[in-house]
Amino acid sequence: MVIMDDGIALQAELTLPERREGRIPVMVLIHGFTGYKEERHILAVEQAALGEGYAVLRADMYGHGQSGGEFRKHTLFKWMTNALTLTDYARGLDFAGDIILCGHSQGGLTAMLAAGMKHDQVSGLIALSPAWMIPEYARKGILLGESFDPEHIPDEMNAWGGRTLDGNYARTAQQIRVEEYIDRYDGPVLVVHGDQDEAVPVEYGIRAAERYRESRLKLIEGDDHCYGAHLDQVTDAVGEWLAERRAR
Ligand code: FER
Repeated sequence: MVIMDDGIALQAELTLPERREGRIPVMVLIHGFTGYKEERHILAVEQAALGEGYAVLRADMYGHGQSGGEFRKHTLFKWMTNALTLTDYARGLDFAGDIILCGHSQGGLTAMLAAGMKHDQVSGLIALSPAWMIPEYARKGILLGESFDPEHIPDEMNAWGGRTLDGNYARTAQQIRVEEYIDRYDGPVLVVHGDQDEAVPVEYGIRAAERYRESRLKLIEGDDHCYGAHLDQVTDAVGEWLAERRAR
């Protein structure tokens, strides 16, 4: 399915649980930087949500997967508006009950930002290894393992896998004060983070869980950024948390 966002075609998949009666909760599921909606950990989290009776809307974000836009032109601002559009699409489904936002890494950051903006429309937030150091790092001038002058950002930066990223990515990221978005959202939060994460320091997961008013932190011992070791522990934590939300 295609969801249009201001002229950009976002490729999305809506999957429904086997059994459904009346309104059901809908999870919006967002991949990370250079990721896409069929990644192993994204599909695993989708299965966990379906198993608890949630519908899942997962999408390729701007400049990623099969969606429109160029990778090098993507920014957190564009992902933020994508997330608002996806959330509104989910809210508009005739069977939609509660809306839950879930994202991994840069998608986890995006879900955190969207939850802050839509705190009155979102009933739950799952931040998987949330990359909320990105704005801080952009202000310090260290992104993607390379340093730059944060007051004179280069027009182009090297991203992973021979990709390039427009300097406006860093310029816009510098403007985002994640704490303000965290503080605007007072609903329930699950943070999941591998303690051997090589891309996003586990301290960010810990700090996010500390700052949110109603949160649970699930640290995955010995696991990396994409849960190569213990994906089952991630899906167990997500499924359990979602089941508790439904039971309320
Ligand atoms: C970075 C480290 C991690 C960065 C982005 C990420 C743009 C995002 C990782 C992900 O979404 O998986 O320095 O800079």
